[in-house]
Amino acid sequence: MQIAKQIIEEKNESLLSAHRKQFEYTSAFIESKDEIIQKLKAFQIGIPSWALGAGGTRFGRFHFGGAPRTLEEKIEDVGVLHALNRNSGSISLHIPWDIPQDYDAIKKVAQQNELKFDAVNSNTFQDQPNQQYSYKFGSLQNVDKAVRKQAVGHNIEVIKHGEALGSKALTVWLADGSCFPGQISFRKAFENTLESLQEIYAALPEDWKIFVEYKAFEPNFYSTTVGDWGQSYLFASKLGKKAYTLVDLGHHLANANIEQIVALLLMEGKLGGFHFNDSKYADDDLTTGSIKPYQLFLIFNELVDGMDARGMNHANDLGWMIDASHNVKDPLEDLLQSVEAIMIAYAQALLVDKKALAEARENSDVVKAQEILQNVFRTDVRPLVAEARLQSGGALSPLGLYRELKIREQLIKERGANSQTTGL
Ligand SMILES: [Mn+2]
Repeated sequence: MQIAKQIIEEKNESLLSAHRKQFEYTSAFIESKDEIIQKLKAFQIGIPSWALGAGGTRFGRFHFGGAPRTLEEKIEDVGVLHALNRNSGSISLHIPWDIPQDYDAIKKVAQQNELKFDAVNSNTFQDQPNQQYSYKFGSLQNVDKAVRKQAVGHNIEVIKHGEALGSKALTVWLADGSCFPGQISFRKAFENTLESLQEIYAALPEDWKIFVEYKAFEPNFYSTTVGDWGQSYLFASKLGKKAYTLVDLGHHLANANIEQIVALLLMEGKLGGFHFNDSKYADDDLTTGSIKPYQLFLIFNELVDGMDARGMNHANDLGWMIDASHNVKDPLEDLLQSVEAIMIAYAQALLVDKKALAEARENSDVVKAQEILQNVFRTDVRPLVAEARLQSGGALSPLGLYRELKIREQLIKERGANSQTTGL
């Protein structure tokens, strides 16, 4: 299903007068409001194909009606999000959960929904039916050369799918590691993984990037071969200029200072991709900004500052993606909430008075530095974000309109109450 632009315009009418007042009030205090709105309009977040179904947990999964049954329907779901908020302009595919059968047909659906293809994701963390070798003891790190070769081959196949669709990056997240002390040689696991990644790197098209995603633990609980940003940075550095680290907000040990990690990776030119989500304990895959909104803002503050220092384009020079899972919410509503939280944090980061902050730091004025950041964080920038959406043809209230148009009910009518999603 697609939402007609005209319907969005009509529905915005009733909210317009209140929005104008709120926007006028907020923007009166912001000198560079036009510049900020242009940046907000340009900012696009990739929606992962796996977040459109019921994610569930290791304890089970609760189905919901109207779930997308095919890759085409997943793309259409992202199209609904993008029509409503105009900031969800791409989809990130997962192979083999979303193997495109007909590239032209898939590209046409994406085009109709004004979507691009973001990074493609490989999967060597589970065995597929009819797979020759098992990944039980790792994939790229495996002691058996034949297993490694199979995993490398899979990644190269993923690149080929991505190339056919117009993707420009491959994200590699490995579950490789060990569950018990003594199980593997850390050094050998690193060396095998590096050699395997080098073979994948050699198959990358000229204008592609490879993102090496790290994660502290789970499914392995004693060691993870790409366990933190240092290990990812080592691989990315050894691989070459097309290799970057990908930061997933949920993949750190508790209370890690992610904003500092982001700052240093950017400084070194090695931050390539980003996975947004939120968490209370570990890799909880909760709605972005639902638990730690201040941390999200602080991370964005470093992202904006670090990218500006290198003259990078906020909208295009990093791969911005959501990586989340849904157990109790309608995934589309959740994704609207996540994108909104990301846009709010980004808008706030754009408001930081960098000159004043630099001065406060030079004077070691700790109180002033804290005030500058907290004042921005406590500013309600929602009217700015809404204005950017309005100017782009989106809905003033994406979630409100989603409910008003009864989109889920329409999807259930179209796809059935027991439709099944491909994937996990
Ligand atoms: Mn991730």
